[in-house]
Amino acid sequence: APEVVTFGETMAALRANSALRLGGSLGLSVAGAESNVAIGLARLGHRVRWTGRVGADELGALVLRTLRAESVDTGHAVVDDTGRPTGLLLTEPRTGTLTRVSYYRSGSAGSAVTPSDVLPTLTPGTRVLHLTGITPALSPSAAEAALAAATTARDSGITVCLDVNYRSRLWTADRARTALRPLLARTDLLIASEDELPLALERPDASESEGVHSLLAEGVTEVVIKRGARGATSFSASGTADCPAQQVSAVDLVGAGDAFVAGYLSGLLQGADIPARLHRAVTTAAFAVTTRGDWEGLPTQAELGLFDQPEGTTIR
Ligand code: KDG
Repeated sequence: APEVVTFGETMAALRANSALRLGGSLGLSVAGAESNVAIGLARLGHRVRWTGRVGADELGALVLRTLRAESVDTGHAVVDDTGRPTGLLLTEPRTGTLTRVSYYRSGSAGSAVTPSDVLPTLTPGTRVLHLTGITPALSPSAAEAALAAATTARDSGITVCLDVNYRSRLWTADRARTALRPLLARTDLLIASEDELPLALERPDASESEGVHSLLAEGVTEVVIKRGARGATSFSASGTADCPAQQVSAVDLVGAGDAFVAGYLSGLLQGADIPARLHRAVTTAAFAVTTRGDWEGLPTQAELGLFDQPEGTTIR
């Protein structure tokens, strides 16, 4: 049985090497915040299930084949037989590490996920349910699925992890806040970047410290704030813990947050204390930002120590 269950929309990803309008060749892979986390956890040796809907098309087959190849359990994934396609995203590098994403996902199979697709996936033995704030942005049924799963998990003693993952191309900040607040009432571990925290708060103008403490008072057990190249901070009843980021040269920031979550949850599942979880999270995030693609560069357990090697090391 899986230790971690997650669901969301995983799409085909087409990656350009230069501005899309110039044409040229594209690389084909898959992307989705929740499946990125699932792959990260599987690489670290955890049993993890991803579910969601894909189209009855070649790109849906690519999504499922890729996840299976990464040892992610896709046994509950649904192939939509009503003609909805697998969603698509295109990424183009613009300047330095700034990447522009275009989505082709409205009306996709992934957006049609329902509560009855996901509730049966929370089988006995599940320790963590991981959700992101992308899913409730996709459709009313996807929002219901996220809320129903969080409610069931919370009632069954499964730790609910929510990554805010705000996508301004999908909805407004106001709509996001309205949808996220009921999810937060069922969340144990909240993960947000500094700029996303206001979306989780009843009073968005509160300071970080006020905001975090109001969440802890509302019943969230732990709030982890990601600060990019400045590391991350955990706030919980046991206090505050800061962890610096690994000092690396980033080439592609997309997927860093998901890698961070995978590292953090891996530490949690292995019983590590909060400083050790944060250290693993900043390390998996460093793998993501120093390699291209959302998940391709994520480490195995044996590779976690590679950043301790001196710069320029060749392993042979
Ligand atoms: O976190 C990376 C994701 O943004 C990417 O994999 C695509 O899920 C995705 C999304 O909705 O943006």
